[in-house]
Amino acid sequence: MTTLAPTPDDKFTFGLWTVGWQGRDPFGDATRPALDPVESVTRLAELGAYGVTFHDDDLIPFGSDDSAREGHLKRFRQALDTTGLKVPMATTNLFTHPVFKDGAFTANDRDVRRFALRKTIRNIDLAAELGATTYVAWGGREGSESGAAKDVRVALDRLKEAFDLLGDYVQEQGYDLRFAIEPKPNEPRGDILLPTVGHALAFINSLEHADRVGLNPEVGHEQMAGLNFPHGIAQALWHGKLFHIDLNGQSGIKFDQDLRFGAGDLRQAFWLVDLLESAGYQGPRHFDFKPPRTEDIDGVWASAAGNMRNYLALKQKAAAFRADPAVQAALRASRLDELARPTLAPAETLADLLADRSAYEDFDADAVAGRGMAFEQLDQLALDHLLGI
Ligand code: XLS
Ligand code: MN
Ligand code: MN
Repeated sequence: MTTLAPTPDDKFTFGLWTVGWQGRDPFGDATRPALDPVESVTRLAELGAYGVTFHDDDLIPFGSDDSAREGHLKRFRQALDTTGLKVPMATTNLFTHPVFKDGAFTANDRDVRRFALRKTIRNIDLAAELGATTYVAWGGREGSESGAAKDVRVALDRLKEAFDLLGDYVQEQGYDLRFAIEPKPNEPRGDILLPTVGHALAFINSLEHADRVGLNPEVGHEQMAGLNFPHGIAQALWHGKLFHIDLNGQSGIKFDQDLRFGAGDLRQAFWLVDLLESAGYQGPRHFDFKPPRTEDIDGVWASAAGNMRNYLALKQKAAAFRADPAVQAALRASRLDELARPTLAPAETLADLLADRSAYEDFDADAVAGRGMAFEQLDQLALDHLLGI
């Protein structure tokens, strides 16, 4: 077995808010002290990560004056220089401060919307300066708990207005920066706008700068809605919209668990890695997880390392699965090669199809229905590889 030790070439990145999570949840106080971003950068570099990402407030506490802001940034820049860690992505915290209790870009209160745009633009400038090429937008508070409280059609007008303005700004500044919308069905709002990959893909089509806007899907968020994450990612890739990805683990339809990657639904994790690697996804492998609040600081770094180890292990398993001659034969038995063939032959027309008696009049549906698909044999081979049998 080759090494499972990550290197920067693996493009593993972590949010400062992930390892920095203090374990505060709706029922309990923090279980760990605050983590200095400089320590996070140093430790993540030692573990073999490629980069770090941040919300504005992860780096510069909300309300900091200009000189405090400069102090935080100076120390962070120094840590990046020393370690060589990159900042491929940044995002805005539009959810923690009580001012965002009814949302940011879609808050009913117009003053809040104007403040949210200014806060975002300020951090976009910093993101561009640090070399980020992706700007994530997770609308955690854009939603409602009750029916009449939010006119969803009008709120979507405001959301479009925000993305159109932010796109104008990035274009005017000449930044090499694209937006990645992160869908989530609920939590913290009862219902969040753009709840799934599919909703967000449709919304992007209506934007003025649609080319500049794609997705940052998160494993657990789709699974909270009972959806198949690899299927959602495959469709995002098909649309050319997989700009970024949040990797983590989730066990079914419940609260947002943010387990380390590989925990939770291991089979979906396997198919996800198989997909990302075989599709040639070039972006960062970004972990948005939370080391459980049971862990002390050693447990935090063990949990962080586990994400990368599990990704690399699954990458090896997926490559071995694809290279196995028995799997290739099973794929043919399941007619995957046939799925790749267009339904009409080259140069065949719709008129030809309508004239083809074998396609309909003489088609023996019962005989064709009797052909087995051999999917179970194929899936057992996958499980054998995953289990190392
Ligand atoms: C929360 C989201 C959040 C985004 C960034 O559920 O995952 O962490 O990734 O704001
Ligand atoms: Mn999550
Ligand atoms: Mn996320």
